[in-house]
Amino acid sequence: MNPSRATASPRQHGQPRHQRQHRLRARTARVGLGALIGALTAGVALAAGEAIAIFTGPASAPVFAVGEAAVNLTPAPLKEWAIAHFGEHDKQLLIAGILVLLAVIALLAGILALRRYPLGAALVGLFGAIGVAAAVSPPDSTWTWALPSVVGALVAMAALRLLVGTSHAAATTGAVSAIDGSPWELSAPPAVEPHGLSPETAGAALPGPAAGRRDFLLAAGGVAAGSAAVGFGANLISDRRYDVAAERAAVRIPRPTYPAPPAPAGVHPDIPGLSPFYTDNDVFYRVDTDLVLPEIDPNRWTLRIDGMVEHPIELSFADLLKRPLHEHDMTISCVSDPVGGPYVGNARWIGVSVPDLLHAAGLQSGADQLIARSAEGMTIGTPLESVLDGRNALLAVAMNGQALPIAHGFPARMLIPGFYGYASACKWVTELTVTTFAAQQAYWVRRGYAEIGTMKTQSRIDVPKPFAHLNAGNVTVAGVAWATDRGIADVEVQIDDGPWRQARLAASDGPDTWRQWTYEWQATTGTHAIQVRAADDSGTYQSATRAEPYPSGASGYESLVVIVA
Ligand SMILES: Nc1nc2c(c(=O)[nH]1)N[C@H]1C(S)=C(S)[C@@H](COP(=O)(O)O)O[C@H]1N2
Ligand SMILES: [Mo]
Repeated sequence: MNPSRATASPRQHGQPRHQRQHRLRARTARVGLGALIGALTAGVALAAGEAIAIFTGPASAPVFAVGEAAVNLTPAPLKEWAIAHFGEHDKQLLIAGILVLLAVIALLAGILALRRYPLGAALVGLFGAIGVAAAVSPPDSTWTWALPSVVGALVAMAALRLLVGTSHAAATTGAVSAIDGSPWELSAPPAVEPHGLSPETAGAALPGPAAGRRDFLLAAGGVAAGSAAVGFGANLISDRRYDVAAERAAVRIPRPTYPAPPAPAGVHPDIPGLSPFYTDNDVFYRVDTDLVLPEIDPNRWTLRIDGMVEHPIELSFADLLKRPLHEHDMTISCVSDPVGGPYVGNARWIGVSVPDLLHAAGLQSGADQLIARSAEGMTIGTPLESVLDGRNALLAVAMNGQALPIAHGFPARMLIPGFYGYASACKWVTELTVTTFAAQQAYWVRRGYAEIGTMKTQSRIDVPKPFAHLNAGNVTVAGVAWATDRGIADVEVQIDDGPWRQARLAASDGPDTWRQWTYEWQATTGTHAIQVRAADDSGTYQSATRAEPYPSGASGYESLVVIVA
């Protein structure tokens, strides 16, 4: 239908057309003004929150607090979906989502506040309450974590009042209708006293609505500039104050008492595209629930060993480094790693033997679980029997020749071969509790993951890539296979529906690291599927049955298609 005909229809209230258009423009402008006020208010809230978080810690800042709470409330299948689709960017996505939600609510608050200030303020208060609830929910939080959200909301309410007030003042300062469709035009009567210049003085200085508008623009500009400056500055200060890069750089890891021999010469066949044997720290996969990385000063860090022990002990970082240090190569992988996925890496670690530590505290009988707890309250449980059975269970302090990177658990993390990371590899660990599975459920177990997170035997094809275009003739297929603690005894490759053929295994660096493999394939023209499977040291092949990562790790063979010409 022709819109101008529609507006011209005599059935529509009988108003003259120009008047209706005029009202529409005014309403649009008002919504725009409300949205602007709302956006500015949200900026104030965030900036004030950041400023208070200088004192209470970055994890208490409203957006991060809400984000962390969202992470903890996310059901496991949704988390797996996010990891599968967004990988390690799932966190940025979450933060972006929260900011968008905040923006929408802020715009609404601004628009409401323009009609009735208390409504808008109530919405701001509600958002502050959500921030408070989120901030005080983590196990390591204190009541002070509520402050950034409380102060953020209060300052935002004040800013909202100022902005709404000056905008109403602008509306009442003279014959506003001089400006056609101006947002001031249809404003409700002022809900609060006009700030700054009274209409009279304003009118004297600058006749008409200009003075009121100038007041509003001054207020809006001031609020915007102020929150940008405070937010930016607070961020800088927080980054400095909570950064332990210098403390980390100062850490000297002593030479290990039990150094590992260099990895055997043949662990890594030199095939372009095959993963390096050791994964560099800066490309090592990272999986954790933290939106703000724990920044732990090793000079203040302590490790408590408690629970079902004869005498609980507490160690400083210096105490820890005085104990015998073991160097050991170990692969870790994540339960969320899909078949063929990236959440697996191999490193050379240095650490203290976990059984040594537990024996120092004296084990009581009857315990069957070791729970490691991190600075931010993560809990990760492992069967005690496995920890004590002679495998290299380490409290690690170094990774590939450096102090642990902050993202990988500085100053200390657990590593226990044979288990997925969620069930063995607690980062930023501050407490080891000897307990039972009956008495205490770890974080991921409460979310439905298997109580005992035994790592499944897995294999991955690194080259060729899926849908690679290859030339007929000799093609090297290569990849990695792992089953830590058990070790890899065999890898086989299948082309299309052909027989399974043995791949060539690279040298072994022990049962706890991945094993690289190659297979020489005489490729013929056409489209072909390549599959791989591995067997652990018991000769058991990985399961062919496809399973999703949740709740006990993915299974199935990696299979990819290539085009040979
Ligand atoms: N404190 C803490 N430790 C943690 C996690 C976590 O979320 N918080 N995630 C675990 C999981 S699920 C895995 S797979 C490994 C990953 O270790 P990485 O990030 O060093 O690769 O850390 C484990 N340790
Ligand atoms: Mo994981």
